[in-house]
Amino acid sequence: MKKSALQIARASYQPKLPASLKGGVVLTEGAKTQSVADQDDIKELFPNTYGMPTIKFEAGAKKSYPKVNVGVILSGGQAPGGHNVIAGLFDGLKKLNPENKLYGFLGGPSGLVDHKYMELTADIVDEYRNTGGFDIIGSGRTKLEETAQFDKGIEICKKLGVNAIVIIGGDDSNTNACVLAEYYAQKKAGIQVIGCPKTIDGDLKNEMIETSFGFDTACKVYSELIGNIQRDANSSKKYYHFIRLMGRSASHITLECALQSQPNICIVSEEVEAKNMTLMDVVDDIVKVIVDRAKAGANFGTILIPEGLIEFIPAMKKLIAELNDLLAHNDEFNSLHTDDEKRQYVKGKLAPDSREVYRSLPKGIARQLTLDRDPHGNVQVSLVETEKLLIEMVAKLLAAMKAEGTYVGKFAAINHFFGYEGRCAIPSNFDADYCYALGYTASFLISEGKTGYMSSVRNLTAPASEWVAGGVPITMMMNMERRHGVMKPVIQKALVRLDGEPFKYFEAHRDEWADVTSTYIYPGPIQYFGPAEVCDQPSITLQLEQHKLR
Ligand code: FBP
Repeated sequence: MKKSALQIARASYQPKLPASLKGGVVLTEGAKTQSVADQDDIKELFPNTYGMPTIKFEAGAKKSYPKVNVGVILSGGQAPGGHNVIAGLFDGLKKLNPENKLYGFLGGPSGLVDHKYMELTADIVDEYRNTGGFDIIGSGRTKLEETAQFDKGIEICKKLGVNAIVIIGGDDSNTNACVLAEYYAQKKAGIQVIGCPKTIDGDLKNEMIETSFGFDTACKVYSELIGNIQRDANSSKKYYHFIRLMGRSASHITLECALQSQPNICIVSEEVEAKNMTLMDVVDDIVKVIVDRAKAGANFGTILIPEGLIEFIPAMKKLIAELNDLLAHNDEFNSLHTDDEKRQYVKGKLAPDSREVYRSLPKGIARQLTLDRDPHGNVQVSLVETEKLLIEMVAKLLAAMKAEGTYVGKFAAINHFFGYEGRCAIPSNFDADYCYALGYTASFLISEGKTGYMSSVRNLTAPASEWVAGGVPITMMMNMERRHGVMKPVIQKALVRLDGEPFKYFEAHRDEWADVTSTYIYPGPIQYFGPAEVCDQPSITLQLEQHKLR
């Protein structure tokens, strides 16, 4: 297989490990935990895995561990560093007992149910060290929720002698991991389940999980592209670039990219919701900046838009919630053939205020809102072209203002969507190290007999040698939410906190960035080799959250 020069150089990169994991470990237990909300419901649903203590691994004497066979699953959207979780898991397992074996279930959680797997040997794992993507075993979004699926899992684990499954996924996939761990514990199936925090969206975090892997690399890739566009805008001075950024719900990616590149406008969905803004309010805010810049002679700029914006505009949120309930398992809707029939059907079923909102949207956007949900019941916001909707509305308002004589500039816009460009990038040093440590930690959790835990590595703004490895009970992160029209236990999503340091920093600087005198930042490509201050910096979000920004 032909490889690029960087691929060859990166293959030999040895990810850094916390000092505590380099030899033997002592496991220390923290306080007993409880779920973030709805404690009584979660306790009742997870009688075997609720309330367990947090775990920390400290350096200790080497122990011998019994042989284990482990199955690993990559679940949900790709995120840079997934291959290093597998490499860390593999190396950890082999170090703890050379007889240990690792199997990969293929194509996501469905591999477990459909018995599609392969043994991951040293030759295979070596090929994928420090690479982006999930292609070593593939990923998928099948939801594990039926006992029949769990029982199929038991069958294949018995056949392969698998004692533990590691699920590498986001909030929904780790919810699956938690449900599976509980079921196997209740059945005394002898199969442990461990989760790993993955998602570029950055919304799987809490007091024990500082960040999900992939966020760092994806934001660096998008910020490089935004910086390049800003150079272009600053050179030709003729376009407004509307840039939508991935991140299904929370605006963490958009905010981090703004902190890295200083765009003229950045919308944060959580703020839009908190201020109860309408779509027109968002448009007004954008137009105000464009008009002011035009007065000073600048008819160009950059505008960052979070992918999930539409779901945070209160009236749209209500509409989407109604659509979610209406379209869940709706054979009548699914049997309709044309877009027009579907539109009429939906209009007939919505409450009057939602019907009005639905009718006010351009037909294309309204249709995008009724497309298939993902298996977890979420609208596939990556398919909703909010940036085009905003361009259309901004252009209309500016044209009206021009006719009135209140706007003097020229408006030409270009739309962009950055998502898939960054999800499989070669992991930054941070993600390469963090992922390897997460996988390595998972091997200890398994060998120590734990189940229902998420691998956790903390103190991430310090050098990797000082990182703190351990495990967090997944039930600790759960609450009850409405999905597909019914209340379900799920991991609580971490949205951007408006009282958090990253947002406060942005809020303090945004007016300055909107002004024509502001200078953009051009982050450039990810640097792998060179001084640590260039190559090993964690995201600005993490540095601000931990008061470590220099
Ligand atoms: P995960 O939550 O599974 O990590 O996926 C995140 C994400 O990349 C979102 O940012 C995006 O909206 C979605 O996946 C796209 O889904 P798909 O890969 O199915 O197109």
